[in-house]
Amino acid sequence: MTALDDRSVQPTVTSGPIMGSEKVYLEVDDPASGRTLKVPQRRVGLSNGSHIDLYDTSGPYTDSSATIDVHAGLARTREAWIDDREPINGAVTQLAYAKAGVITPEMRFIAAREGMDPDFVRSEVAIGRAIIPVNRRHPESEPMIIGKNFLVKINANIGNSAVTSSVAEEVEKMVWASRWGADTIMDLSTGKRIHETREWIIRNSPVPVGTVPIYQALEKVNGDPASLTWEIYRDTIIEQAEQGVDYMTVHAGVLLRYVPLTAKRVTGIVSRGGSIMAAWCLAHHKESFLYTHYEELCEIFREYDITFSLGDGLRPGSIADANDEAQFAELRTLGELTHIAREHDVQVMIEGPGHVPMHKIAENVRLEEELCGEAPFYTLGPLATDIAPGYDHITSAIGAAQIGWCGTAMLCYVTPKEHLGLPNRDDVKTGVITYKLAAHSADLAKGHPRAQEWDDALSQARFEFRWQDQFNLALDPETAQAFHDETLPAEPAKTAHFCSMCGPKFCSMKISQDVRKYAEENGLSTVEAIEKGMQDKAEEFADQGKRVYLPIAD
Ligand code: IRN
Ligand code: FE2
Repeated sequence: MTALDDRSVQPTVTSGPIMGSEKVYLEVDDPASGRTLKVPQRRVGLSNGSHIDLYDTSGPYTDSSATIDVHAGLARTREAWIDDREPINGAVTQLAYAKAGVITPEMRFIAAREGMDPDFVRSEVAIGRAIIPVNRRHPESEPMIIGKNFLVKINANIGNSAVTSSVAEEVEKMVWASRWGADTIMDLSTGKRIHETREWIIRNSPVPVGTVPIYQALEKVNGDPASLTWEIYRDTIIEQAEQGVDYMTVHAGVLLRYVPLTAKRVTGIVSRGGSIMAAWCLAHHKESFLYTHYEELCEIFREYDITFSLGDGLRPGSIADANDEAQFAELRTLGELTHIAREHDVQVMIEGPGHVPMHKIAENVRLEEELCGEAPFYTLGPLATDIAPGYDHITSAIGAAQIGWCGTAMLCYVTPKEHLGLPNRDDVKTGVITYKLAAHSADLAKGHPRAQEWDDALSQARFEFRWQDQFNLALDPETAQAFHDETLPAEPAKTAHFCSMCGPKFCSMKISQDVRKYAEENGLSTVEAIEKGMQDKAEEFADQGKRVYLPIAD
């Protein structure tokens, strides 16, 4: 019996298309395998007859023709691709294939998804500037890429804790997060039934799944870090690898000699994994087993094609501690470990902070690229200020947009509950939407070829008062429509040339349209029309006695 046969677990997952859009598939030929790949897109149909296709992370859940059976799990589409191929230099990783010049179906799928050339995808993976997190045991996932030359990605953390949440709730959080745009999810469960929760999530997840295995290892020794051993950790890794975890956070850069560097910090060590490893090193007065057994870890990761997410166990947990010696000492070690993993044909990304004021953000990216051979950077925010508990999705999105613009490849979301409690389903959505807008803002600034199409389509709809199109094109269509309908719920308001913010007389969009119309009718260019209109108004102003405030007319 597998975990999914357990009928006492009955997740209710959200399915059906997102408001105003439908699922379509691009058909892409993969010459190497002779297969046709079906690349999902979210198509937003517009009232003027056109449409726009958007990057889609939601999997079959938003496909109205798909049948969802959470007890069976998603279709294992990639299984045949994996079975088809022979190892290359004894390895089966995307990195090994990329280095050998092979374009895998995963790379071709990604190229179509991102609007890029397949060989460019391959070459970015080959030099380690991008990664494709795909455990061979997670064939249900849709291939995606993390790298600075691609769309900026976002990760949503889910998972229960010892005090709250059930398996069913976590499965729905995964579906819900990917519905709103999470590119990957991490299951950070630390409570009961860690193994079962993860099995349920992976079998039903269309996006890559990450974990922090030290959390489960710690549960196995009843929460006493000093009792951890390399063997317990290794067995935990293998257990999770077999289940299909695509990337794992490994805090292998927390070295014994770095721990004292945190003594004078305002907030010490805030990383959970980092503090566990620091406690172990101090208890035994030995170097971390993650560091001393690192090559064995590489061998295990290589077998499954698991990606390292090298943890920032010494990240700053406050503005005061940003960019300090402890943080950058660890980063140097992560750089060393990056190069070792690559020699084993294992993919790597690097985790980053945390809490960083805006003027110290760029330095983080510059140093990471220099020390870690441009391995994709994956940061937690960072929060640009510490003063707003309850709003840390916003304090951190400010930092996230900037660090994304500087070249960070994936942004780990922060929810309004950060520092306060376990996020619920609503917090997950707020976190995802907030991070999508940070990531997309970075895409625009970086000039990703497809990014601006979306903004232009929305702006056009806004200018032409196509309200329904404006809602449907929004990151969160339901909220956009609900806000509009709060004050103008009637159907005619969906075509009206104003909303309740400015009312009919003060709408700048309407006035500017009137100017254009006036120009057309009078055979003038818009500039001339404005000048003429201004002149008329000036005369009117003079006629009325040059008074700014006029008496109320009867
Ligand atoms: C991302 C960047 N830096 C940290 N993260 C995420 O924080 C990481 O991916 C994982 O989800 C979580 C690990 O937290 P600790 O154990 O470092 O606190
Ligand atoms: Fe924090």
